[in-house]
Amino acid sequence: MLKELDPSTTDLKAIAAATGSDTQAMDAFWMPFTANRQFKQKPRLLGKSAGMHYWTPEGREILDGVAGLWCVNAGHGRSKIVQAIQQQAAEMDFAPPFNMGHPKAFELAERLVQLSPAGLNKVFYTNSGSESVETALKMAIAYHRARGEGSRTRLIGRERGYHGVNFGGISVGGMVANRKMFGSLLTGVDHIRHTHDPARNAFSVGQPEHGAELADDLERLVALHDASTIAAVIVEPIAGSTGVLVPPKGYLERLRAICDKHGILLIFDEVITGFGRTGMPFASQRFGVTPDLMTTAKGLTNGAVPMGAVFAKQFIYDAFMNGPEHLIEFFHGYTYSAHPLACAASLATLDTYADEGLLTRAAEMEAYFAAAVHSLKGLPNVIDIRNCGLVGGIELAPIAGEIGKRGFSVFLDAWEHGLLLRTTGDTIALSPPLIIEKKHVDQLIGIISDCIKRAA
Ligand code: PXG
Repeated sequence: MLKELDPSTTDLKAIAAATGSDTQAMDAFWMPFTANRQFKQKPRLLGKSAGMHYWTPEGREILDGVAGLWCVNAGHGRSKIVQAIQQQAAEMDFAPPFNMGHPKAFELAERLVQLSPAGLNKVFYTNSGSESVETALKMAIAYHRARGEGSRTRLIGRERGYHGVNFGGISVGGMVANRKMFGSLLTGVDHIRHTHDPARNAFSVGQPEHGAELADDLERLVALHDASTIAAVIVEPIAGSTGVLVPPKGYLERLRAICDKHGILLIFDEVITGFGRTGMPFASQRFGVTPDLMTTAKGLTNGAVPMGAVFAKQFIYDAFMNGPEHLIEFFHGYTYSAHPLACAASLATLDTYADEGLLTRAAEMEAYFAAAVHSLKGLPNVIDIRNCGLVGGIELAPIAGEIGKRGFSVFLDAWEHGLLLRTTGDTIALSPPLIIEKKHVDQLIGIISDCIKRAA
């Protein structure tokens, strides 16, 4: 029905009639990370999902190029997950997580540590990636204090990092738009430089060759602040939200070594890279570098129920387990930590991943996907292409003086042509469900190719 509208119309009543939505009903919802006025002038509504696709309320099919928002790794509407949620809602809706437990919370943690990188054998539940990040940062600071090194309070992030939207996360994060409006943030935070280096690494297939030495920037901060003030370093193994930045060969290894040398905890934020995205259950395993703490969310429940989890090494947990046994060891947690619906959804998600080999499927698809994404080289304004597992980034040259406009126009054009993708600035980000078939890859790349040409 949208097609019957003049695309340039700003007549809200006409749009409402065409989309079947009531514009007054759209006024109240202040949408997150959305250009609200643009959206409400020309809404993009989703009504249904299954497998690799969404459908709009009027029935237009949309190929999902981003697994919802990097989370629906097993594809949409998976029956085991749907049934598990339905059954759990009927059986027990809620269980208080403080001083009480329910069996699925323990079962899930056991299942998760079987998948996790070596030694990350404790699981703390949250409800989102942002909460996982806050939890891990607090664990890091409290860990040092618990073992008598209370001076280690400083948190180190990285430029171009994204760690959710809460105060800790935006403080260690490195995206100016997410930080500049919100005051002084956390004190005692610093940043190492980012790894994006198109001059040396443009169009790298997989991990770029150059840039391992960028990890040495941590030594600069140690020299400036002294290691005795630094609690932890947090990085995404692959930066997602700032445009798919794959770590240079040797970089994560070097960061790990510097952390070890100085007694600094290493936190990997695997909210995007976790649960099969890079061809292994976690990017840590793919890159062969194990952090001390690992934050996750998204693919943990296939996006079906909000849930996050922080994985910690035994020695971190042990540092808290002293003092009188009747006292709480870690004053932190959420009403909805280990929510029964989320635990049920996650158990069924892990079953679905296991049944279909999805946590390693990205490795099987990687070569085909990489060739397809890199085939866009040479199209107008394509200045870099990056990939790893089933993640792709296609960077377009910005329109002079209007950063992000070309990217957003590709996003809108793709939507009109039946493809959901993400753009961040002028970079197109792809992270399709891990069930993707070659024919979907071809379709996806075909649509993007046409959109890039039209955006020239
Ligand atoms: N850490 C990382 C690495 C993330 O990518 C979060 C934390 C926060 O998760 P929650 O569940 O609080 O949103 C994220 C979230 C995008 C995009 O397309 C990515 C995210 C969220 C919104 C958009 O770049 N990742």
